[in-house]
Amino acid sequence: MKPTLNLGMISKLSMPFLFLSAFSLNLFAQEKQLVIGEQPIYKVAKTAEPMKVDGKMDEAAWKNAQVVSIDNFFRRDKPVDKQASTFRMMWDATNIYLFYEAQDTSLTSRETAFDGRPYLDDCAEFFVLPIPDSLSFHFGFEVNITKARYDYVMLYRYHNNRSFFVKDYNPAYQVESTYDGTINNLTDKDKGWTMEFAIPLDALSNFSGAARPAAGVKWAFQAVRQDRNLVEDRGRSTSTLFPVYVFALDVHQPHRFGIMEFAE
Ligand SMILES: [Ca+2]
Ligand SMILES: [Ca+2]
Ligand SMILES: [Ca+2]
Repeated sequence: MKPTLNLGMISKLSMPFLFLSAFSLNLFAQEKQLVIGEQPIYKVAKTAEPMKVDGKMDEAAWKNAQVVSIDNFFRRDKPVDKQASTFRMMWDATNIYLFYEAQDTSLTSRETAFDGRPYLDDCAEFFVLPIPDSLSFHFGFEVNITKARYDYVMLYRYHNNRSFFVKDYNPAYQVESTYDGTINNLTDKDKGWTMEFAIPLDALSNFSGAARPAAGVKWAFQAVRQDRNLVEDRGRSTSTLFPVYVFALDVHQPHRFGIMEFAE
């Protein structure tokens, strides 16, 4: 919830008090823990169908997946960068499956190195913590549309308010993308891209206290879309599934994650 001041109260309050109130409300927004019931719950449908990770929604099972928009824009340099994208997720006994679908008039992807910086390109990101709470840690997966992967364990504000990414976390997972257009070519207008993931549950729930997926089990997560539209990396836009509010703290704030609930 965004901090708001009751306008009826303002005339009765001194300016220093107002300043302090705004300051403490801002701190409240930064430090507040994830609260179950505050964020919408994403219900993760179970698939009985074998999933082919090819960036295409040919599986009938995808029709059962809840469709949500990644439409909380974190940074937007100009209106043209507010491009639509959707997110879907399913699970079975071995994997969770993700599907990103993005409209994009300017496909941009330059990073080719493993564990490099795909987040500076058109990129899908998934942050997950296999408990329904906000710890200062999460698993992260970031893949650009030409499939350069960056995967890590993120330690949020680990030391001196600095976050740390443990890049040596290299789980085996499948990801495929498709795109309609030309990459890194500013002379034409592109249509968009898709990305499909299968992430093994063993890569996520193998730590003490994690709950294996079953009907009713809840985990915390965030889905992010990076949209880069100029090859020299000026204009850019980031959108999140769950609102971040305090933009200066970046998209990794664990207490701004939402909840997924596994359904049978
Ligand atoms: Ca597929
Ligand atoms: Ca890695
Ligand atoms: Ca783009």
